Amino acid sequence: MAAFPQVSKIAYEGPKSKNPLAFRHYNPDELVEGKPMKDHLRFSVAYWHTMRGTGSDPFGPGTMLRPWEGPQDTVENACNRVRVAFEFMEKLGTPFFCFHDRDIAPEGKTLAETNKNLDAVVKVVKEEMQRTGIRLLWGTANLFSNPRYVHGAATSPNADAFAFAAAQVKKALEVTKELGGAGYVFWGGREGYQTLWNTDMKRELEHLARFMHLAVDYAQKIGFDGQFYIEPKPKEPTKHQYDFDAANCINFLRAYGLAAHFKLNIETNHATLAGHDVEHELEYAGHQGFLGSVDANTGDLLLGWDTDQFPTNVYLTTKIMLAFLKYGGFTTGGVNFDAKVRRESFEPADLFYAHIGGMDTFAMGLKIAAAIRADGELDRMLRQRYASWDSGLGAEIEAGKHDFESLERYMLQKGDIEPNASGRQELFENVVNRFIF
Ligand code: XLS
Ligand code: NI
Ligand code: NI
Repeated sequence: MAAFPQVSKIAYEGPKSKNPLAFRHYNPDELVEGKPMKDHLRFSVAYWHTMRGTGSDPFGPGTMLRPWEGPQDTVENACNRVRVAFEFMEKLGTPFFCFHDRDIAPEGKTLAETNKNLDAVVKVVKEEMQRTGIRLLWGTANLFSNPRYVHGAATSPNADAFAFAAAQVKKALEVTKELGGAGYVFWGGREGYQTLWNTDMKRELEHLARFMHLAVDYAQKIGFDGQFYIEPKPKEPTKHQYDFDAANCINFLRAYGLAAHFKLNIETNHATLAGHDVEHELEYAGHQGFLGSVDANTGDLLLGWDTDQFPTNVYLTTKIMLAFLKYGGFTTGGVNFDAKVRRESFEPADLFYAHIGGMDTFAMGLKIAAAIRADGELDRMLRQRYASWDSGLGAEIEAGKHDFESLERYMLQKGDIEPNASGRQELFENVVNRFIF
């Protein structure tokens, strides 16, 4: 029985459409910069929010109406939910999904039983993937919900927690490989701390690095060739998460010899929590060669929490797509909606509205970003600002032809610098607005 009998496949109807169950901008096969939109965007549904989000908050229980859910989360219920998920994604037209091991299958009493449950559900996932052609963008393991991870997983002071996490990631890698996943994500979960009084930071970071090396080794051993990612987040649940932001993660990867094996999965709301704009994170990862994938959502500046709202701001998606177009687009990554409908949006139809809105906003961002690039004015203005580096002294410095002594000689002779030019921030912003309105 269909879970969404009222909804048929969401179609592109163009910008004038008022049909709430249609795309106004996302037209999968439309070419942008010579490539179909669907390949630029590589949309993915996050199983944990869309299929497992209950709408609970610290002040009250879940509110979501999910008629397909049984009274208990048995393996049978989990398998049935997989079919619902694929019906949803098929109708929506997202080519990818992402999941944690614990999203898709219930935990058993022992690790062995849990793995058995997972295998049973993965079998159905695989069938549904084959039936629909929907692929796995990345897999991951939930190393933060179970109370055994109260002090962290790889960074726990309890070596057994490290071992359990290792066993869990081993299995998650096997499953991700089995499903042909294009990647595997590590989000830090509870890898961080609340107070340094009870924390040996150096040791914890060394353990985290050891854990990542073990994962890389095992992936090689089983022939999993998907891309590994770290997903930076500065806080929540711990006060100091170790994977703070892009720059911090890149330093960690380089310091511990992991740089060749990882890229970053950048999430808008995490950038906000780190006190950055997401474009800062993307640009930093991009020029350092670590740009991998995106967890698409947005926070609320009035709430200090990872609220994971669906992105509806065209400026935001324009900036994200400008960054990806600049660095050559997604290869293994994609736009994964790590976003949840509000507690008040409890009907199944809201899942469609939310994703349609997010997909359309990204499609608009892509088209606007491509138009900005085709026009070239913004880029010309940016290059003009650095013109002093294109010839003469600037070019000589960049070419390594100067030292402090030669620069002193130059300035002593010249007396003072060429007058500075205006930064023209407002004009830059006006130029961007030409493409948005
Ligand atoms: C939490 C993270 C999480 C990861 C996957 O804030 O965004 O959802 O994306 O573990
Ligand atoms: Ni995320
Ligand atoms: Ni998040």
